[in-house]
Amino acid sequence: MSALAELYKIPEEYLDFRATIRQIAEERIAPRAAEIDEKAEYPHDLRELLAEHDILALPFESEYGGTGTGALMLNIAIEEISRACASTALMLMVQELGTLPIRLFGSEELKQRLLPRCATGEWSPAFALSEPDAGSDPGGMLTKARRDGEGWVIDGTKNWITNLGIADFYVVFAVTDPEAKHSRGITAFVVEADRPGFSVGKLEHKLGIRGSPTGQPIFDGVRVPAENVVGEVGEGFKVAMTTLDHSRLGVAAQALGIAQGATDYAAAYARERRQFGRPINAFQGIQFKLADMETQCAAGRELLYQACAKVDRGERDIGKYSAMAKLFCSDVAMQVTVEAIQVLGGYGYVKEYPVERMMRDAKITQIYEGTNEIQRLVIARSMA
Ligand code: COS
Repeated sequence: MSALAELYKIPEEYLDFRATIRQIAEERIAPRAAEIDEKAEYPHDLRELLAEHDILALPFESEYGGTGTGALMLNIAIEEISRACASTALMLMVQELGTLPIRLFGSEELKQRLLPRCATGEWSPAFALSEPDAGSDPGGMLTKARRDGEGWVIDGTKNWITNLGIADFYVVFAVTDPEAKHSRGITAFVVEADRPGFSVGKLEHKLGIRGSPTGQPIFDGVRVPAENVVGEVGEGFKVAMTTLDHSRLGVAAQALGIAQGATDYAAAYARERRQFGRPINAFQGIQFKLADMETQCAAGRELLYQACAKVDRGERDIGKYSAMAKLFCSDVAMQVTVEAIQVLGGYGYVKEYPVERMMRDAKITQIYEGTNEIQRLVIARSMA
């Protein structure tokens, strides 16, 4: 086989891994998805399931108790779990998002203290960057941290934070030097959920991903020691941006999984559903929809895997590719889930069938970890 043909072949171990995760997702996760959505309940049982199978260890290097298997395997898992239940996949995604600042920039002491307990699934993190008035422009944040003896005191309110009330610790971004010319004078801190002054504020009622709590963590004079600073003081904006460059791959994988789940469901439905004396997949109007849905998923997967391979090769400049994968896959997820509802007709519009949930879950992938307009900005800047 030519080197190029070899390059474009997914190795057997990845295919086997995909099959294993798919089996767990179909047998154990999919049957719970409708109930999780209906009750808006955090699925503690499925978190235990993911932990038991070492799935929550996928984001981590082996020296910190992780599988050490890299970005592609992690994102295949996110994709397969999202195909069954996007809320459950978010538990794995946030395990990565909330620990990436520590993995990429944290001290050895912070890594040893926090990562192994996240790899086992005992602890779960949160990433607290956005605020009520600072979403696409996190540099405009109001949360502040001031030095207090050897440590720091943090004051502010964050917004849209995944895992609110569940997380054992929050990676919080705060302005430490309001006069700074560069990098916005922001610093990243680890704040454990049991520190005095921390509280759980408003929780949101959401369109989708209802099994994952989202809301406002409040930091009211929270004291943290100097050891809880992640990376260098004043370098927090770069910590956040580099983290998002990596974690956006997870959003792409989640979106792709939702899209593939909707495509597979619509294709199976169209084989069974009969109208005018024939299965509806005998009609070209349906065939063309299914063909476009499948093609969009396949194209998204190529882009995502290409981006994951760059991370696994150790390439540093991955921001453009992760933005492209997130942008493309999330737009595909939205288009494909709307079409899946159309294939099912009236049945697509009711809660007895999963595609309306998939459409509601898909929408956030165009918004969180940077709106798709921000992704276009990141891509365009890389071309300038
Ligand atoms: N990696 C490392 N450093 C980066 C970076 C990246 N991807 N992007 C920017 N930086 C650095 C810059 O080099 C610059 O450093 P200096 O000041 O030392 O020169 C600094 O960060 C500020 O960069 P810039 O001026 O480009 O920042 P902007 O405020 O213009 O923001 C965007 C750039 C729009 C890309 C950024 O604000 C963004 O990603 N917004 C979306 C945020 C988001 O995804 N929110 C969701 C939160 S999680 S649900």
